[in-house]
Amino acid sequence: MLNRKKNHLSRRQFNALAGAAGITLGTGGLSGLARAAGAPDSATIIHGKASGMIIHNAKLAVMETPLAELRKHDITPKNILFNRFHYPHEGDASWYVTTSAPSAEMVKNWTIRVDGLVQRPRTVTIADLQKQPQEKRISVLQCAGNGRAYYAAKQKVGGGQWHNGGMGNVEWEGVPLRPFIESLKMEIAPQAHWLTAEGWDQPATPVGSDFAKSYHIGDKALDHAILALKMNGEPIPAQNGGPVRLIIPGYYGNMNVKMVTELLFMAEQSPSVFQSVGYRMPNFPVEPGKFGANDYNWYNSRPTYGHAIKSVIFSPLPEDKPKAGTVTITGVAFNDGEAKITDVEVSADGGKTWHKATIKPPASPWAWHHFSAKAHLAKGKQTLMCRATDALGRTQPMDGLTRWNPRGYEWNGVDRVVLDV
Ligand SMILES: Nc1nc2c(c(=O)[nH]1)N[C@H]1C(S)=C(S)[C@@H](COP(=O)(O)O)O[C@H]1N2
Ligand SMILES: [Mo]
Repeated sequence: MLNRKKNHLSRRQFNALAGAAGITLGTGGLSGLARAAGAPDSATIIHGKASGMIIHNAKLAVMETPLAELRKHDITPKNILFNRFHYPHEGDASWYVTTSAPSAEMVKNWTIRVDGLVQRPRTVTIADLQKQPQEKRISVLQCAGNGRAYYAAKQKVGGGQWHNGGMGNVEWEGVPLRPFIESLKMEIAPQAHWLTAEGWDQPATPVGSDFAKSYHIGDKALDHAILALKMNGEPIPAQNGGPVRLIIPGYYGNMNVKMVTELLFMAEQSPSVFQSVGYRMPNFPVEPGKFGANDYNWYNSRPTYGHAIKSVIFSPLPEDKPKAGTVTITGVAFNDGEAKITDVEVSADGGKTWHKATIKPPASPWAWHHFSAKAHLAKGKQTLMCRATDALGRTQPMDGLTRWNPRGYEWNGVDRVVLDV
């Protein structure tokens, strides 16, 4: 591993500065959600979060948005956006959950080391980034583990049991990555095939891996990448990666490194477990027990890059208690933004009959696409379904379990909502 020097300030100093910004916990709660007495609530785990989020891991501040809330907004507000971290947010690392925005001092002192196989390594500040032309990207942010809970129908997979709420539709704004790197005139060596981004957060033990992700220099998705300074028109909340986050629109959450402190040009991919073993999909179908969560290597698997095409029903949900008759089924669809989503079909009778939905023109290729279709809903137990297809012919498997994998990533089976009509 490279011996890295973190930002000029120590973690302790950072924390003191973050604390100086003032801490007040708790905002309005989410409707319709009861939580077990004594169980930690989202509003006390992350500053500024609505109460009533679905908690997957209180210690790591991992939480999911209830669909009944997610569906109320086109752009997901920060107070209900899901969150995912990998290290406990105790002590020095608590600033990113106890403040909604990094303090002015932190922003002033934040540096990104741009280094590796380059002639002239550089240190970039937030002020440097602010001077550059800024561009917006509306993109779905989705954890690669979103939908993991559904794999349990074959065999339960370890990790947060996400249903469909580990995602949001977010407006990012920042500096286009490629032109910015070029402007630094660092003279990148020809053997530098990979760009690695690392976040500020660090494992509790020195043997653990930093949160680092690598991208092939030739990856076309990097053409759209930005070093984001704003989320939904405001400085990025600390818990969503402020003051600066690498956004690769259309890529799974883990590829969007929060709190970026390093951009390294390397001959190889980062040896971080988050690149080499975690967040990977096997290159072949696997059966439970035949291929384990630690059996991944560079050759038998690939990183979770672009979103597998997916659609999710937002309405009606069981709590809407729809009546028999004509029903309007709505929801969202998205993919990696590489091809137009041409079709969304819905069914209100468990897949016997399908109806073509109307797709509202999306705000960007990576944004979620709202769809809507009318169908007849009969009395009794009914299963609603939706399935999206894009111009490359990519579609969602009727049986999502065919993509079962030991770490439970990339669920994109046809979505099903079971109703008692
Ligand atoms: N620095 C850093 N970046 C990170 C992570 C992390 O733990 N540390 N988690 C990743 C994962 S797995 C996901 S799903 C998203 C979650 O983003 P959010 O917390 O803003 O919703 O951040 C990604 N970027
Ligand atoms: Mo994730």
